[in-house]
Amino acid sequence: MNIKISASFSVRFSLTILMAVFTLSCHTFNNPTRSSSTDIENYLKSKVDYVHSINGFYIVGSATNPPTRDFVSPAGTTGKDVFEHAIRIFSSLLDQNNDGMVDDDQQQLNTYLKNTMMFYAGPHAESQGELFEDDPLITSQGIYVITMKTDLWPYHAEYNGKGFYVDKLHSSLWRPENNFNALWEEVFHTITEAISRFDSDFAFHQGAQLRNLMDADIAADTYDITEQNQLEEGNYDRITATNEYVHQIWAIHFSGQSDILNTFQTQALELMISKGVPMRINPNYNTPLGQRIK
Ligand SMILES: [Ca+2]
Repeated sequence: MNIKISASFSVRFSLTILMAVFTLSCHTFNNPTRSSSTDIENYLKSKVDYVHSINGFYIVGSATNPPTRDFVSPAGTTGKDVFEHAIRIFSSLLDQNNDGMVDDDQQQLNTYLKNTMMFYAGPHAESQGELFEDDPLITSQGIYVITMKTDLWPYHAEYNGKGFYVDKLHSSLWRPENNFNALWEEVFHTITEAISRFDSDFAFHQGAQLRNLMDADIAADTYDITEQNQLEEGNYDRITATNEYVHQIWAIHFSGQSDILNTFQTQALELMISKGVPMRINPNYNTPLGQRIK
């Protein structure tokens, strides 16, 4: 059975989720002069409500609670809930064997997260003065902030990455149904964005092995990005699309349905696994790595 979601939800969800990685990969690095970690930490403490560090990789959050309107967050969800959940998901991805320490083969990932990425969970609306991802002091450090926009995107704490049905992956707009938690996706995008910075095969630009697979999938007419590109008025580029493609394939594999992937998608999955991309999130992970700063 192919479970259909309502048209209104579909459109709203598409319009909101498609912005998820709209700015992914758009950063250029201009050999910034790095401030000391103490400076950055003090700045973050002055700027946001919650700060956590996993070996210098900062996860920050807003105490502003997400709205409880349909399809965003259930009533009672707090900004702190989302922030703390983000820490647990990052920790689980870096600690695939659940021993409370970053895995040896994820140390490089942790280093690149520290040096190139930051994660923010909070409202995105500029009117609330909470727009954080374009903060000039942060971006001038060569840090790319990926945001879980809690005022726009669905957050369902109980989502466990399983229990949905998919018959084929044919569109960049596809997402798991049934109370999806966009926090999983944004955290995973942060991970793959960091990996793309140290692995030229697992990269999103034209000619990279991973990108070639998505391009071939599109050329074969078995995967579509035109619908999303129209929704974004021509601004949906293939670099962003590649990172979304990777997440979709990861999510389908995680749900136990990788047999529905086509030949290109299966090769992308095999590449992902061979590159050591963390393939599991433990929904019950409860030993957060790193230190709470604020
Ligand atoms: Ca470990």
